[in-house]
Parts: sequence; C-alpha cells; structure tokens
Amino acid sequence: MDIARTPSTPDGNPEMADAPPMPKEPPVIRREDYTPFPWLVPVTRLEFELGIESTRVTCTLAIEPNPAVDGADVLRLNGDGLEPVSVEIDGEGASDWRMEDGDLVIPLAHERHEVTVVTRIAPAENSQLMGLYASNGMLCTQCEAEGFRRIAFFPDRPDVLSTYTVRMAGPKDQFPVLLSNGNRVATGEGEDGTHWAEWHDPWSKPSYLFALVAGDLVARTDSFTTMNGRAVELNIYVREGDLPRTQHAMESLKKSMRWDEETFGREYDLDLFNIVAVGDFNMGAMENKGLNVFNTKYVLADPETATDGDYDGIEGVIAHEYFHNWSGNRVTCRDWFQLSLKEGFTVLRDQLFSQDMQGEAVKRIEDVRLLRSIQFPEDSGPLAHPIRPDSFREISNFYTSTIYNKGAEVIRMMRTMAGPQAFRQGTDLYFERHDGEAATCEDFVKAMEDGAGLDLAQFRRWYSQAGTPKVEVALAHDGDTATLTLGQEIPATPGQLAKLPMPIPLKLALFDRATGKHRGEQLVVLDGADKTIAFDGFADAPVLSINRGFSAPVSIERAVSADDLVFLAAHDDDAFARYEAMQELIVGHLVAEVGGGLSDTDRDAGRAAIGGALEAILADEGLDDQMRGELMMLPSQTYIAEQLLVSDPGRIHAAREALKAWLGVRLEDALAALHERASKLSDGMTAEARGARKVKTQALVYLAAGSPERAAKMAAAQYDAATTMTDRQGALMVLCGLDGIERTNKLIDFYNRYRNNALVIDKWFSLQAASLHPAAIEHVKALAKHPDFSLRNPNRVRSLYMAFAGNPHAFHDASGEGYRIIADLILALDPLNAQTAARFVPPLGRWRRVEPGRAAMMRSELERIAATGGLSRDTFEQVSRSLG
Ligand code: B3K
Ligand code: ZN
Repeated sequence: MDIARTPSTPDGNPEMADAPPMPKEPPVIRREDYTPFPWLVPVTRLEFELGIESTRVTCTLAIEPNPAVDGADVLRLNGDGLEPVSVEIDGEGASDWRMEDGDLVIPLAHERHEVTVVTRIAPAENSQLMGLYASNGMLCTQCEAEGFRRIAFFPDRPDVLSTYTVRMAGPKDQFPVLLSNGNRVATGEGEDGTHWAEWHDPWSKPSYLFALVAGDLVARTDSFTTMNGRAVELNIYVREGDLPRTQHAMESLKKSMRWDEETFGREYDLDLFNIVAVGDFNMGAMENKGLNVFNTKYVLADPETATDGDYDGIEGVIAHEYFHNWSGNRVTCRDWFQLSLKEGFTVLRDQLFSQDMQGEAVKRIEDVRLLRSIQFPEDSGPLAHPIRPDSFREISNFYTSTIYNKGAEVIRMMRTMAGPQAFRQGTDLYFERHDGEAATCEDFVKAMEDGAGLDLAQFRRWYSQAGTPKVEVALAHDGDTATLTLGQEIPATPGQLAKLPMPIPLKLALFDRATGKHRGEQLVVLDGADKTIAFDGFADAPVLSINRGFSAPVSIERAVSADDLVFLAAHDDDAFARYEAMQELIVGHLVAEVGGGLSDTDRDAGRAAIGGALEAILADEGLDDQMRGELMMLPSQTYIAEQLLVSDPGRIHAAREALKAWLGVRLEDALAALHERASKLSDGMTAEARGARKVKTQALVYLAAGSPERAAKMAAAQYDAATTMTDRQGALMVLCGLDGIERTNKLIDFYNRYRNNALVIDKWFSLQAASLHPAAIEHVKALAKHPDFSLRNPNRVRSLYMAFAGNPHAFHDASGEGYRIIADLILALDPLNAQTAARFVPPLGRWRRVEPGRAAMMRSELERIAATGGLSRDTFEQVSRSLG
C-alpha cells in the first residue's frame, strides 16, 4: 500500500493567506553577521550580597583587546532590565557611559582595563525564571542562553570565555548552603548572622554556564574515582524530606561518569560535582560547570511516586547534563546558531548511554517515536528550520526537537557510516583540537572527516537544509535478480524552496520468504537524487527490510503488501524494523480509512491482517515484554496526521479508536490472559517486572476500547493492588478515559494520597487533561481553577496545558474551544514567563495541515494573539512565523 501523502510544500489552505497586522518587530539576528567580540575578558570577579527581595551584584572584569579584531572604541556590555548603580574604570568612578537597548556602552581605548559595575536585582519579582530568581525560599540561576545579562552587565555571548571567582554573602539561617561553579576556596562568618563563601572555577567558560545557588538544602553525598585516579566528591542537593528519593539520580550520575570514560575517553575535570534540584524551572536541567541545576522531575524518584518512564528520564537527563561537561563546556559553541554542536551531539551521547543501560532495541524505538511525533511535524510546518539555523529573533525558541533530536540523528548517521571505532577517532580529534574553544558545527564535521576518514562534502547539507527527506523505495524482481530503486525528495520549507540531494545511509536486508532468513545486513548510501542496485541470486522475490535501526531520519515511501509487513512484523531480526512493520501496517490501514474511506471488504481485510499480527505478538514466547509492549503500541494520532496533506482530526480519532475497539474485542481473551500473566510478575524494579508493567497497561488500553466495563474493573483492581507508580498511573490513565464511579473514586484517592507531592500532583493534572473522556475540555477548565493550579510553576502549567494540547480529540474539539483555551493561556502566561508561553504556539501553528473549518479557528486564535500589544519577543516570533 502507498502511504505517500505527505505534502511537498507546507501550505495547505491557500484561501487564508492574508497576514494580520503585526506590532513593532524585534530584530532578526543572522548567522552570516557573526563577528568576534573586540575584547577578551580573561578574569571575572562577582560579588553577591544575597537577598530574596533584593540582591546587590558587583561585577569586575579584567579586559584586554582581542588580537583577532582590528580595533574598538567602546565596550558594549549586554544588560536586560538592569540599571547600573555605579560604573568604575581602572579604579575611578566613570560617568562617560550610556544605555542602548538595555546594554551598557562605555567609550574606552582599546587596551587593558579593569571595569567594575554594580547592579541591584530583585529575584522575588523574577517570574521569567531566567537570571537570578527565587524558588520556594531559595535563590538559583538560569543563564542559558541569555540570562546572565539579567544579573550583571557582561558580553553575554558564548564565545567570550572567562575564569570566574564568585563571592556570595547572605543570612546564614535563610541560606545555609552557598554554591557556585568550581571549587569552594574560602568561607567565613559575617556580622548579624550572615556568612559568606568564595568559589573559584579554574576552567574558562562562557557566561551561560555560570551558576549560583543559595538555600536551605541537604545533600546526598557520594564519591567517584576517575580513570586517572582523581577523587571526585558528588553531591545532590534537595529540600529536606526529599533525600530518600535521590538514590537513583546518584547511581545514574556514577554510571554516566564511568560510561563517558569507557565509551568516549572523557574524564571529569574538577574535584567536585554538584547537582541541585529546583521545583520552579523552565526546562529539564542545565549543565553549568560543576553545578548542574535540575528540575526536581529529573532528580526525585522512588517506586511509589515515579514511573518506570520517570526513572529512565532521570537516568537520561543526568547523563545528558554530565556529558555536556565535554560536549558543551570544555568545547562550547561560537554562537547560538551552533547550538546543535553541543545539543545534537550530547543527545546522541545520552541515547547511546541509555541504549547500553536499558537495552538497544527498545531505546531506539522510543527515540524514533519521539522524533516522529515532535520533530517530523516541526520539520513539515511553519517553524521548520535546519539543525544549524540561519536566523532568529529569540534564541530560546530554537531549543527545539530539530536542534536536539534531528541534530542527534545527523551525528548518528556519521557514526553509522564510519563505524563506532572510526567515529571515536573523530570525536577524539574534535575534543583534542577544540578543547577550551568556542567551536562551530563545521569544526565538528571537519574533525569527523579528518579523524574518522569520512568524505562529508555533500553530507554537510544536512546542517543547512530543513525538511524531512522522503525516500521512494521500489523493489522489482526478474529471473534471479532483485532490483532496488531508491529516490529522494526533500520537501520545501519556509525560506527554502529548492533542495539538493543529501547522502542518506540506509541499512537493509533481503529476506527469503520460505526460510524467514536474510543473507546479511548491508549499508547502502543513497548519495544522489536516485540510485539503482541489483542483487543477484534470488530465485524468488525477497522481502525488503529497509532503514533498519532507523539508520536515517527520513520518511520511507513504498508500495508494500500487507503480507510482507505481517511477515516482517513476525520475522525481522532487527527490532526496530519489526516495530516499523507493525506501524506501517496500521498507518497504511488508518490513512486509507481516513483519506478516502475503505470498503467494508477492505476494512475487514485490513483489520484481519492487523489483528492476526497483533495476536502473533501477544503469543510470541521469544519476545520479552518490554519489546512486546512496543510492538503493541498503536501509531499516535499525530503520526497518522503527518501522512496526510490536510486532515480531519475528528476522523483520525474516530478511525483509530474504532480499530482499537475492534482489536480489543477480537483479542479480548488473549489480552486479559496477558494482563493476568503479567500481573504476577510486575513487582520490583527488574527488567522483567518493568516489561510486565508495560504490557499490563497496554492490554488495558485495548480492553478499555473494546470492553469498557470489564476494563474498568480490571483497572480499578490494578490501581488498588499497585506497588509502583507505573501500575497505579497506568490504571488511572485508563480509568480517566472511561465514565463511572471507579474513575471518580480513584481520582479522589490519588489526589488525597499524593497531595503533598508536587510531581505526583502534576501527573494527576496531566492524566485528566490527556484523557479520552468526552468531557476532557470541561475537566481542563475546572482544573485551571483548582487551588493547586498556578501559572507561576512551569511544571504545573505543562502538566495541565501541554497534556491538553497533545490530546487530539479535546484540543481539536469541533467547537474550537480547545484552541481558545490554549490562546488564552498564551496571553495570560506571556507577561509572566515568555519562554514557557511561546512553547504553546506550535500546536496552533499546525493550522495549515488541518481541515478548513478547524484551520480557520486555529488561525484566528493566532491572529488574536498577534493583535495583542506588548507581546514578548518569544511569543511574537513564534506567532508571526506560524501565521506567515
Ligand atoms: N542546555 C540546557 C538548555 C537550556 C535551555 C535554555 N532555554 C539544557 C540541556 O540541553 O542540557
Ligand atoms: Zn543539552
């Protein structure tokens, strides 16, 4: 069957082409305009007099001319919302300075100077959570990308590296713990119950890696001895009471440190590594040198309150931030257009680590599912951009799945083409060449060419071209020869209409239908617009398994029979390809159903093929339950919509639910038996128990669609018997989608049980907002008024509204109310936390790909936002790109 319905251009509904009036535009920053900073700042000294309401900052910079720049007659120090209290040059008070767009501009001869500027900031008023802010009585910082300029005037750009000494003083009872980057070099007591600490970081770093934490915290302490015998003290700082939930994070940290030595030869380079968990945080975590700051979500876990997914998330994020110590900190980025240099590479490193910790097959499937559900839609919509963008207005908007996840896929392809050993030679050379520097993506590619021995001349296009390539695949058979024809097309994206072909590494195997075996996997690189390859010695037409392991981040388009897909779903020895065959089988069926409508005969045949394949998966004793759980998963509604130029979310939802219900009825006994078997194995934290929990909830998902009353009873029993959050949350998720007393009872029970645990109450909000319940919109409106809801906490905002925006039947409700709710949220949140507000624009920005009735409503909500005065740069940029 053919699922080739992805659009070549991102525009769908041409009758809605008028642009709305726009407020004054923030400037566009372009990659091609890069120039080095005229000054070097070898030494930075910061002094903080800490207070929640008011903090005084004294920043002293030793500056000297940058020999790479001809001359300069001013020093421009970036500031955002700062006023200088005083300015001193070379020890003398200065008055010859001016403010320009928030920056402090000082006329200055191009020679060595010492510049001291005092500022006063108000952490308690900082709701943006960028710069220095207060969270639950503690003070902490977030500086990436441009937060340092909210603390002190500074050349706040990643290519200005400096060594920092930080002295902080404050009330001892309020801030018993005082932390910054590097090593604590001195401490002392002050007057009136104050104390102070001085920290020195010997490693030169950009301002975005600066961090400070002051608060009433306790630590889990451990140690690690590096491969060269350096003893490193490890601390994870949390609020008192949370300490018992830090063990998994600490284990993950130690595993990450060992793995990076063994796999990439990277050793830790300080005597101390601190992590601090913070409840109010805009994202997952931050890799500040020697002082990582984490969202509590990625630190705290025990089986009672965290799911298996949460455990994996913690392991992955701890590893990611730790790995940045080399890919990001020791080698940083020249400018923010190079963000994928550190993020794509570090995501690949954390993916490889998690594959080694958890098992390669399932981890790879999870990573591809994430890529397809978030990055593919981004790459085919109005916000599409290359992994090395050419321009932006607000860099915070470019911490995207494209930069992170597609960036990782691009480096993974280099690894696939080079092989792991040569790839390691490439990364060794990259670290050796650029240690202590601010580098570019080009530097990375060059090191790969020189170190790994690859020719990447054409491959560089992956850095400059946006859009998910489509690869047309056809296999012909004649006599003894199977002939494979490959062709590629890269869809147009905003600002990029014509594309050049890119090298695409495809792992493939040809299966003998009779034996169920193949003759060995091959790597074929599609290095032009098309390619034809003949395979001899096939008396019968083989079955093609292609893009095994998801060797390239492309969309494969081919005519393939349901029989071949059923064959691959049962026989392929590549776990990803097996999963992919199931997905392809189901997507093909649902796209045909939603697109043109299936005849009764074709619907029956399609369902029978899917039902048979799923039945075989349920019965396959050679499969472990983790993998069985993956194979049982239906493709997401987003992924199905992605196959269609313009789609009706209501129809996709109905068709997907109908198939689920049909499978639930057809396989009721087998699903119930699986649930019963798995229930006996699902206690504890072993891989077997985790697999058992996964298939239990998967079984309930189908049963809830096919036999809701039976499923409600089973889910309630699972909830009551649960010894882990995975089982309890899985059961409640299923109940949330059903009507009845069990739903109400368990929701009340869950809330009362965990009312003092913010991370679990986040789950309580999410489960209701993401539910299949027909009244999910009403539930979300009520939850927004719940006393535990607050716009000031990003985790809580995401738990309610991101879950809702990702709930297709509710968000796309035909009334348009879902769109209104998200637009209202953006407008209310924008003045408080622009970065988080702007993250809610992309769901509305998909309007061109939605049927005209809903598209008009989505677009008009975007126009309503655009017409509002005083939007942040973040939201302005996302809304204008989405309308443009
Ligand atoms: N580097 C940080 C992300 C900072 C985001 C700023 N808006 C976390 C990470 O990717 O590791
Ligand atoms: Zn990162």
